Amino acid sequence: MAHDQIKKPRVLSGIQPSGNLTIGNYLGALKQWVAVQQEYDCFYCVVDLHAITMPQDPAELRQKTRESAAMYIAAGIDPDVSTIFVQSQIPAHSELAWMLTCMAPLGWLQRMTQFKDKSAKQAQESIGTGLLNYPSLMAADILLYHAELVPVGDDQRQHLEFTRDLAQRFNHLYGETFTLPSVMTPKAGARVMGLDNPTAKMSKSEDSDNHAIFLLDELPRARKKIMRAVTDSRREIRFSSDPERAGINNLLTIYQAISGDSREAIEAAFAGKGYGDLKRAVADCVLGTLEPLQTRYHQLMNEAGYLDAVLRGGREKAAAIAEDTLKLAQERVGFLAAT
Ligand code: ATP
Ligand code: LTN
Repeated sequence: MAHDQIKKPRVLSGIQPSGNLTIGNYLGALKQWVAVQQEYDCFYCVVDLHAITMPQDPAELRQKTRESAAMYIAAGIDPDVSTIFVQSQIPAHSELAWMLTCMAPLGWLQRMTQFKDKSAKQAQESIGTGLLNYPSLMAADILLYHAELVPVGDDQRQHLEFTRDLAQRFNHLYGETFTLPSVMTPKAGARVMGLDNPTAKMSKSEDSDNHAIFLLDELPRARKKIMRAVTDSRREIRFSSDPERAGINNLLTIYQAISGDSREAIEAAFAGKGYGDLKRAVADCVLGTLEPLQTRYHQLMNEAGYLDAVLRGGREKAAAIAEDTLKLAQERVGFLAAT
């Protein structure tokens, strides 16, 4: 077999279009997506079905869906190499999610940290059950493509374990159907914390002013947020797991994720320097990442029809694979095929 005919193992991942993408989404997810795209057959989706597990404005959701897809490309995903698509445009995701929902134990779902965190912020009566079923839909996304590797941030590890357990359960009940996926998280940047509150994960749907660096933040604004980041009253610039030092640790981690330098080299470089020096250095490297990304983003958003063509092509390619897997799962479960 010629080299380029050897099948590459598959990767699948997604981000919710539930707001503007942050530097957390970039360092935890997008940067890894770009890194694996030559070696794997990659599928990257905009998970709008997941976004509606929390309330969304319809016009805004549509807009954020396009913007997220454009951001994947601006961050370095090459649509000629990887497949970019919108989750809701492929009904197989919802259909397999239903089958998986029916075999997902309630106890497993109730144990998910993301569910516990997000439901704790709402009145019991107003929590949509989609928030509880969220991991079954995520499992469907992954299993439909027989993905072997799923690059995500640290907060998604538990959902990946759930996906493996559910796939095993299905395979046990109905015979070998799904591939068990492995999680992939980055060495640095798997959990970027809020700049205003370094004990909470940086999140795109948190609406306090200095919480997140958005990938489309104007550069002076991004710099200002970093200069205002919460730190502590000590002076030492060291990596630390002490919650009191979470602010400095977060800045150092962002610096490590972008520079690629070792922890030792970074600590040595900042020995004897002040927090202001560290913040300036972090701001410089963050801005160095944002600037080219923003230029590409604006270019491709201005290119009429380009993004739609990418999403159309992505949908076709993804749908063919997803439909085959769905059909197999339906047969295994015992659904009567339409004639
Ligand atoms: P929301 O606030 O709407 O729940 P989010 O910002 O947490 O969203 P998701 O869409 O849930 O983002 O996550 C997309 C990807 O980005 C996932 O792989 C997730 O692990 C990663 N990610 C999100 N936030 C961070 C973060 N602070 N640090 C590292 N990775 C992150
Ligand atoms: N739950 C993920 C988003 C997501 C995802 C996926 C990630 C939905 N489906 C499939 C990897 C693979 C999150 O980041 N909140």
